[in-house]
Amino acid sequence: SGKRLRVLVDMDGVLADFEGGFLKKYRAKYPEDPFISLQDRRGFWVSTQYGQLRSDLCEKAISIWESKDFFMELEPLPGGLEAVREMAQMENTDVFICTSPINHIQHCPYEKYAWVEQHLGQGFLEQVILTRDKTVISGDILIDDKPDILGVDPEPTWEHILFTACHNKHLSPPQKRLLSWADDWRAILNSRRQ
Ligand code: DGP
Repeated sequence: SGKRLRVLVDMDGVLADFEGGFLKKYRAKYPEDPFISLQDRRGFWVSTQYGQLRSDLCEKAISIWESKDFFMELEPLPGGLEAVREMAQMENTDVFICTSPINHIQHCPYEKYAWVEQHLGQGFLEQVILTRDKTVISGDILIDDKPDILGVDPEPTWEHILFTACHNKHLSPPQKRLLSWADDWRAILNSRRQ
């Protein structure tokens, strides 16, 4: 009974393996340069940590995700597509993929839609929200690996569930965590139903 539950699911680091895809392509393009293993990643911004390693590596990192086919070729993270498909089939549940495209617009926005079409089907394109400010999107739950999700609305409607990723696993966040898609995401959804 009661109203419908709206779940917002982030894409990079939650459904698509941004960190793994980045590291693979960075090492292939810059085999002579140092890199940061996923185990040593700290902080959400990849380019910040590479810039701290050596200043020229900041723009080399950026060149990877600004390249054609970077977003399209990201591998799905384990269990993510299955979870989103299951959510979409649940009674009284609406699921949206809520993702921030990079500001280099040539490839990323198109490839994010193409990725959803390839992995979840054309019908799922109806569920895609591209926004640089997730606080203006209303929902009950936002599953996202970014620890600090800020924007113009200081009191977003959603509860942020922090999805564990290599860059956030050492933090003690204020949010509840989803450790992976093998964790009990169904219980988190049920806790927000009325
Ligand atoms: P989202 O996961 O929806 O919050 O989108 C954030 C995007 O930014 C995602 O595609 C990952 C990407 N990203 C990661 N590190 C950096 C960085 O250092 N600079 C930029 N511009 N984007 C980054």
